[in-house]
Amino acid sequence: MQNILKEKFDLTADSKIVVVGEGITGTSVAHFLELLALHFSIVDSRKAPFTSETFKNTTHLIVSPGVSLAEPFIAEALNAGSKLVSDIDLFAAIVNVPIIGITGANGKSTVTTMLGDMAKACDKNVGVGGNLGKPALDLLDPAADLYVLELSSFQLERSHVLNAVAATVLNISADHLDRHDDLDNYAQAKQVIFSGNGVMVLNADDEMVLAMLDTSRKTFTFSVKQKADFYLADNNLMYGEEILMPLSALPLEGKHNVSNALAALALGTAVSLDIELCVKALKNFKALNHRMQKVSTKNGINWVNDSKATNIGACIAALEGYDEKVILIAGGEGKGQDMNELAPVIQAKAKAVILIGKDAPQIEAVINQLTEIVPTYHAQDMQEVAAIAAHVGKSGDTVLLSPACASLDQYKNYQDRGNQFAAAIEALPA
Ligand code: UMA
Ligand code: ADP
Repeated sequence: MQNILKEKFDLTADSKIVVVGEGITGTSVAHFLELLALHFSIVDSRKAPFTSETFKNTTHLIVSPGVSLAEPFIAEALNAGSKLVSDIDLFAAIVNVPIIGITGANGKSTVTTMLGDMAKACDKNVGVGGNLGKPALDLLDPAADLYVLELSSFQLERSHVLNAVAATVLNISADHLDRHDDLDNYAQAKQVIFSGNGVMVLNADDEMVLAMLDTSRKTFTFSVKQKADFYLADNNLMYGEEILMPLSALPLEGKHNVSNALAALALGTAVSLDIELCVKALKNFKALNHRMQKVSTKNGINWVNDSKATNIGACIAALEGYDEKVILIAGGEGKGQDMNELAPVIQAKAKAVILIGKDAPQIEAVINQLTEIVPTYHAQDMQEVAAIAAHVGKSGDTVLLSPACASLDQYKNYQDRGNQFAAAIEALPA
């Protein structure tokens, strides 16, 4: 293993390695380096602010995804010639069973989990993780047959090799533009997932994804709008001319989840999983928490928790999935997104909007420009959200928490936001 690391990254016992960030990624890297008896230090700017001394004479930097590469002391060290290596690079370099890589603005966790379920249904010993939760290096298992990795744009922007046997970019829409300069830069970061010669799985409904097509490579396309390798037609999920399953057998809400299911089937096929067993796994799939999750029917209202909708694309997908107008709860940390993109779907699908969090005024400004009035309300916390929604909503209405924003201005994370929403509904008087 030492030889591989020397050859690929020039990592040796003489290297001066600095691991940046003492979260779960940094800790997984530290364990890995310890195991190989490589020398390193681990630094965390929240414990001790970086100084010019922190990265002096550093040969290799392993920077956690939550830490920006534009952070001045890090940028300086990289400019001075320190090599950037990621936990994903290390993982990919030493693993010799197939890796499947999944990225995209939305749907990563769902597709990663679907594929993990499919592989298990096919009796594979599969490691499932990455951005989903368990850092890649913590998944390492000599008995593994296959790894399925969810990869964020942050993980990809600092990685060089993946050599996945199959990989997908599910979709591209604005997210994390506070860290990536613009959409092209964000798309470029995601494209690293296709490094190597593996099968490319591409969303034929997304122009920016389709532009990544490399005609010299084996490719599967998927679409919910047109014929593709994997597609939706006459309410059936199809592979070529073959009906794989009826749409009604997919236990998930929303067209975007059909797209996710087709992507997972394409990836499974790309690594030769038994397609019938994959279909069976899909039929048994349980929606992940905080993603279009039905939480209650209190007072005759259909309360839906889509707290994981931390960007505009997810919120649009959620609203478009409804035939009728819903009461939307939106707002939080807007991360530099252009809220104007919400205008058409709010006009078409929201009967009222309850605004929360730091960037509520940005969303309100967009709603105030609409030609037909959509009433807005402001709430300080989820108790107030639930009280307003219960007051505005009538029996049969849907109240949807799909904030289009990150949660960190008010909550620990999106799970905390979703849990507080559910608790506030529970506490409402019947
Ligand atoms: N830190 C600094 N300086 C900074 C910022 C952070 O020193 O400027 C330190 C913090 O004090 C903390 C550590 O860095 O000790 C945290 O590192 P991290 O933010 O990279 O988080 P990890 O615990 O390593 O978790 C990361 C991913 N986090 C982020 O990308 C922000 C997790 O994704 C991922 O599950 C985990 O690696 C395993 O791969 C979370 C996430 O929010 C779920 N991802 C974003 C998303 O899904 O939208 C991209
Ligand atoms: P990610 O891991 O990329 O954040 P998730 O599967 O956790 O993706 O879903 C995140 C949010 O995006 C949820 O609100 C979910 O309803 C929505 N979503 C899931 N798949 C898609 C998709 N293909 N297109 C748009 N939105 C989606």
